[in-house]
Amino acid sequence: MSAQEERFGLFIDGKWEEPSGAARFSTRNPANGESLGSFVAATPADAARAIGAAARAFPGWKETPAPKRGEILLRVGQELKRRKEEVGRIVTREMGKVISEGRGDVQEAIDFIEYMAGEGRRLAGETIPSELHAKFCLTVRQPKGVVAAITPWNFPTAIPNWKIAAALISGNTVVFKPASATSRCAVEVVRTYEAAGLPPGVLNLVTGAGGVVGNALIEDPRVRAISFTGGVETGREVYVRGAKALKMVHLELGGKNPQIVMDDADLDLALEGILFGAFGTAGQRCTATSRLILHEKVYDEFLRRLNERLDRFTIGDPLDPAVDMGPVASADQEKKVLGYVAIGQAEGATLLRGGRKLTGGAYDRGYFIEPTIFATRHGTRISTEEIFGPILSVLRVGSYDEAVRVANDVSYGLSSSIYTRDVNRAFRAVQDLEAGITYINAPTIGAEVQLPFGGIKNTGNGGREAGSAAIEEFTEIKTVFVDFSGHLQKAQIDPR
Ligand code: UN1
Repeated sequence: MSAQEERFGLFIDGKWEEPSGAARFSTRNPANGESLGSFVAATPADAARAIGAAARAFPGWKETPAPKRGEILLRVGQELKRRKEEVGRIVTREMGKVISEGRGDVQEAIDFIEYMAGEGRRLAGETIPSELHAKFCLTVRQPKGVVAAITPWNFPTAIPNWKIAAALISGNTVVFKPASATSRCAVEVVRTYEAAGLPPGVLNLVTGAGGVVGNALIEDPRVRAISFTGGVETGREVYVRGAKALKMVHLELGGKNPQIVMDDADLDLALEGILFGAFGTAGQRCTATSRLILHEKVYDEFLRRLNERLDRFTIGDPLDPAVDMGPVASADQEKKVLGYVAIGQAEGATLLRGGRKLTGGAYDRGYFIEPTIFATRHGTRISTEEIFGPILSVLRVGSYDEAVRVANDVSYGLSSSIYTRDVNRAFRAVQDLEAGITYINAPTIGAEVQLPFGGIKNTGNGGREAGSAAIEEFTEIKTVFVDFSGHLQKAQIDPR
């Protein structure tokens, strides 16, 4: 830890604190190694204190009328708007996505917070007729209690807010455990809630290793629900541990998202789509396009144009607005991505371009990898396993049916896309593609916060985030029967 490095603590019960003698870790800019700060490697005891604070704050927060909770969220949104440029730059420096996307990450957080603030005046239940006289039946939504938000590094302000804002508007209190690599972004997220006047204990931050803090959160009986976004292996572990304690576990995991380009597609449009979908965020989105499924009639022409565009693609300092793609997020990511280049070559895929780590000059200080394209047959590891980096597999197909078969034949099902001018085929694809999200004539990335987000198969366990689905994630339904007949009525038993 260098002398000038900024130090950050845990946020528990409305106070920033530094447990004495705590172990610490730093986060670094993946483009140049600069430090973004030093953070506390929390212990299970720290996690327990955060849970205790959240549990104590819960009754008061639950009693706070939802529209009042919404007013606080609106202030959080205003605060984040005011700080958008500053926080966007921190996102870019800590995670490596280009600055337009750093700002976009923060904008997605703002959009969702504002949307959830409005939800404070809805939180709707249902009214349903009774089979008996003078009896009223309805449902109301109630918070679950203390919830744990365990979040990834790739959307370090948006995804935490998807969870935190939805949990808070529903009346829960939260312990937030961010990916270690983006702890500084997590601090900035929490600061916006602090500045908006959120009562102490309602939102708590514990930084540190998943294996220590995450597990402590999952196993503590006071935590009633866990919302996790991350890799499939960790997700499975979270699910199993949570299941043992019969907790609600919400999982958002990986993807192997296809973009299909049919022979009647607008090729220029499809080209813009694949560039954004495959190489935006250096391919490090759950929704990134990692498979390009090309109809044989446009295969050569499309790849020629794609190559031409990538010749002009710039890779470099993500803070430079002229740069198209920044580094991958960490040394681990770099190792994983380069490992998949080697796997692709070993399994006989044709490396059409890229595949190397960029070196020389400023590149030597960061984790820069060329945009990489493999031509491969369906079924190879590179075309079926999630890579989470700038590697695109191209698959050649002869028909719509084959395209759908290939698209669906993977273990994930998050996002999907088809480019075609045939309206009938487009609607068929909506029915046929096995994914939680389908885009017509648009790339696999770019979900909007007011719509449900999530996937099928190994992408999750059936839940959805964002949109009104977010409220379902964080509330229990209470069914209420009000009998105003003045005498005992017996459902199913009284004569009809
Ligand atoms: C993710 O990669 O986990 O649709 C989330 C998108 C973004 C969200 C991605 N709005 O790409």
